[in-house]
Amino acid sequence: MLGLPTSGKTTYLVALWAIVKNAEAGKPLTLRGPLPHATAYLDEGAHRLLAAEAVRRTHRDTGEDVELDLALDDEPLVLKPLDISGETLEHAMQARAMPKVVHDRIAGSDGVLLFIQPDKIVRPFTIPEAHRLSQQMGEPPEIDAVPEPLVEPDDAAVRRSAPTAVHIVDMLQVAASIARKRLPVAVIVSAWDSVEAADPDATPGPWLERAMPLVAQFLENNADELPHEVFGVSAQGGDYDEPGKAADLAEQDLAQRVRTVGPAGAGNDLAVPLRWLLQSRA
Ligand SMILES: Nc1nc2c(ncn2[C@@H]2O[C@H](COP(=O)(O)OP(=O)(O)OP(=O)(O)O)[C@@H](O)[C@H]2O)c(=O)[nH]1
Ligand SMILES: [Mg+2]
Repeated sequence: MLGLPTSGKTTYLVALWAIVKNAEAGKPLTLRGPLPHATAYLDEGAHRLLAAEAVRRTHRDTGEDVELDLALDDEPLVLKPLDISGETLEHAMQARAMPKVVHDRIAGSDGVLLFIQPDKIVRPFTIPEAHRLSQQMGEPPEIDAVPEPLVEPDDAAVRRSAPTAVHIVDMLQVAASIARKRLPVAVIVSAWDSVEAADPDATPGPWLERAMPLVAQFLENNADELPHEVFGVSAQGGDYDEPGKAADLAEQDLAQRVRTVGPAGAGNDLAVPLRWLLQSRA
């Protein structure tokens, strides 16, 4: 599981766990083998999710290592997600050094779940937007005749202020270089409820192309190495900060609350991205 801080990784994993744990036989995703390690972590998150409270941020540097022995459509599926904190990943990208546990997990994995939070995107300014902003701030128009002195960029500051898409592409490039093999990427646009609230007809692939053209183009251009599909997932079922929403969601069955939108349409099966990853394995 890759993603920047607060991109929805833990909420998705915990929702999957809460649904699987209570799934009756005959459901597409069920628990097959022994209970996983880190059950306390998953259970605590599930408890909050069922009560419609946000899960806690992941603090452990090396992430929470989970192993779920599942059956997906009656086929065995051992899911070994490393729920790493987005902050650890961000620092690793800045330092150009991955913690070994993350490096090894990517090297041995059959695919990646890449999380993008639509509400947390830092977008680049276009040149006309930058001009408009500077005019609104009362700055005089630029005079091109005077050559600007050149200043060495402060790398750390540039990285911090870079648009979200730049960080995501960086992360994908590092993952591809670690994997050294074809690595399918299921892009999960989390909090899909907030996208649909703004545009009920939104679909995940076109949303990514519009909101993050750099990421969409990068994935398109690297389709051999990084085949991808885009999914919209609402693991909470809505925004807890909306008045009355949390109480309303807490009343509902979690398996009905969640929503997944993919190329084959919409439903409430959180396993849709996992099914795609399985089918896309080399
Ligand atoms: N509206 C809405 N918000 C969501 C959804 N899923 C997650 N969020 C919110 O997104 C924020 C981050 O969610 P987390 O699951 O903690 O994100 P994370 O990627 O694990 O974050 P780190 O542990 O910091 O790396 C929280 O405030 C959640 O309430 C969703 O389906 N809908
Ligand atoms: Mg987390």
